[in-house]
Amino acid sequence: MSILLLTSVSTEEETMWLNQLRSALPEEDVTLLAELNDRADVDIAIVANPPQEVLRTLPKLKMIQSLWAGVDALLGDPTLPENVPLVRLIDPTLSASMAEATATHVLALHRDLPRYAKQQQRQEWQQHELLRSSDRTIGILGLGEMGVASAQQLRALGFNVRGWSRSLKSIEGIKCFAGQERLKEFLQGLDILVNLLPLTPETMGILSKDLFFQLPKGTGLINFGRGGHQIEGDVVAALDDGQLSHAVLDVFSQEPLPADNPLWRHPKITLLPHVAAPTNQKTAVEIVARNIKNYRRTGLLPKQVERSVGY
Ligand code: NDP
Ligand code: OXD
Repeated sequence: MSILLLTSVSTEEETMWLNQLRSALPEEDVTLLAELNDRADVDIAIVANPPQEVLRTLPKLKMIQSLWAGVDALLGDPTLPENVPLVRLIDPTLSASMAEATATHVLALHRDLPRYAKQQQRQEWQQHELLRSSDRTIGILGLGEMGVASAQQLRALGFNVRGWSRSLKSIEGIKCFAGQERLKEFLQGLDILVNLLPLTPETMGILSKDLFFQLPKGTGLINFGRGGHQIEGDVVAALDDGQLSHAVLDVFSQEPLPADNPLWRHPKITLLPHVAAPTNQKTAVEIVARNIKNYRRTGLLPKQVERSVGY
């Protein structure tokens, strides 16, 4: 059987993936669509934003392995075959990278860096009160691979940390909340809100004016989840009237963000080009190769995406 690598990344990047996968799986036939003789030979597809229509033409497909952690785009593809198990990338290196990004930007807001940057432009020497990290409460939406690593990192920096998830968790040092009915309580008293949810029908548009008005005035927002979580107009309105003090946005409904999008120029937005936690090719290949070798040896598939809930 063959393994098909199916992506819409640049040819150069795809070739790097192909070469690394081939050397990590020397006993396998890892191939690109253009080199494939018979689609019935493929039983595993390794995908990164794959073109639509192809996966459903592979009659013997047994597993789709994503090279990304978030599978919202894949699940949004109406041509995705229904009954083929879908496995997303779960990589401790990715979680550590996300925890680092979360800590970086929480510390930047905690230390008032956007405000001092503006003062520098005006050559204005003015000191503001410095709070202790233990005087701040940070809330994390989503307590999965990314959320837990980030929560623990923030805790280690001395912040009070809360987390919100669908099912209730118990994590040392983190105050956990679960479900829609505890969301309001979770949001009350936060200084900074970090979004690390997957994009699903339930979480789409969660970063809206309704949610912002449940936060204390002047809360900082960090969105590292997906662009579909934020209602852009509501974010801008909340920044303009001071309900939000500053927003760090890494993800957008349309990526790359078009040059004429006003978010680029908003003085209270730090804008990043989807770089919070990029897939690390080396560790991702190791994990994917391990998943495939294990599947070949035991017939067991890795943990699968629950399609009915969307993550
Ligand atoms: P996980 O699936 O491990 O965790 C998802 C978390 O969200 C879980 O705690 C889950 O709750 C919670 N959740 C899901 N739906 C709801 C809901 N309706 N209400 C409350 N909580 C909910 O995902 P990861 O942590 O691995 O990744 C999260 C997202 O981060 C990805 O889907 C992707 O969009 C984004 N990401 C962004 C990157 C970037 O560079 N910007 C890089 C990598 C990922 P429960 O635990 O109860 O199931
Ligand atoms: C991912 C991402 O989902 O890079 O892996 O956003």
